[in-house]
Order: sequence, then structure tokens, then C-alpha cells
Amino acid sequence: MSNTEQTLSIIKPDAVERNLDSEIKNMFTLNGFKIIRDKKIKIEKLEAEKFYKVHETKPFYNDLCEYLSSGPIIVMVLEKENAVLANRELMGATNPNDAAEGTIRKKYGISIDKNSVHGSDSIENAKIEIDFFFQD
Ligand code: IDP
Ligand code: MG
Repeated sequence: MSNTEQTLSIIKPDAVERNLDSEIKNMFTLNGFKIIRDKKIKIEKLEAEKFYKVHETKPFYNDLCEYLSSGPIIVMVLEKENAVLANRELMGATNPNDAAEGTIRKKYGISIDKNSVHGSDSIENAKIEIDFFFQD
């Protein structure tokens, strides 16, 4: 049975800054994702705080929001069978040091905070995050 889903992906400032966006997009398409929506933006810290609200009690929250708003990012809607889980697998573990070979974070991530990509962690959050960046 087909189970096409959409998920939100972000290419974070560290990767955009290193001009890795085409390579990372290629990794998505080579792995069977369709890039349905795609835009390069820079967000304000207040927007980053809203986006990462689930982490507001964490000690790294402020740095995380500073970081996501520190430079251009690319936000994308990805579509594939079981896209949410498939994207988490392709991204790899949050800490690039723990990420499996062949994952985006293993390949491009610099550190736990500069880990190159964001991906929604559930179908419910994917809907919320897609609406956050693509209202139209
Ligand atoms: P995820 O991006 O793999 O879903 P989350 O736990 O949702 O990981 O954390 C959101 C982001 O916050 C991570 O991608 C990472 O950039 C940052 N982060 C998570 N844990 C830490 C930490 O312990 N120190 C610094 N930054 C962290
Ligand atoms: Mg997360």
C-alpha cells in the first residue's frame, strides 16, 4: 500500500555557507525524495524561537535559535513513501560523530550544533513545520 508523506527539511546555515545546498539536494533526489517546495530565506531570531519552541527549556535553546537565524537557510518540502522516517534515516544522528556512514550529517555535519540539516520528527510535526514556512 502506498504511504506517500511530506516532511520539512532545512539546510542549515553551516551548509548553505559552504555551498553544499546542491549536493545535499542531490542526496535527497538520489534517495527517491521529490523536492516539492524549496526556498532560500533568512529568518529572525524570534521566528527561530517559535520554530524550536519545543526545545525552549533546553540549555542549548538560545544558541540554537541564534544559530538558525545567523545566515541564509533553505527550507524544503520533501515527498516520498514514509518520508518522515526516511528523511530522519538519511540525515543521520543529531551528533555527526554518532551518525552512520552515508548519512548527510556524517558527510557534512561539523558538530552537534552545526549539523547541516533539520528534519521533522513525526507526521504531526511535519504538518506543523510545513505550515510554518509555507502558508500559501
Ligand atoms: P534533531 O535535529 O536531530 O531532531 P533535536 O534533539 O530536535 O535534534 O535538536 C534540535 C537541534 O538542536 C539539533 O539539530 C542540534 O542542532 C541542536 N542540539 C541538540 N542537542 C544539542 C546539544 O546537546 N548541544 C547543542 N546543540 C544541540
Ligand atoms: Mg528535532
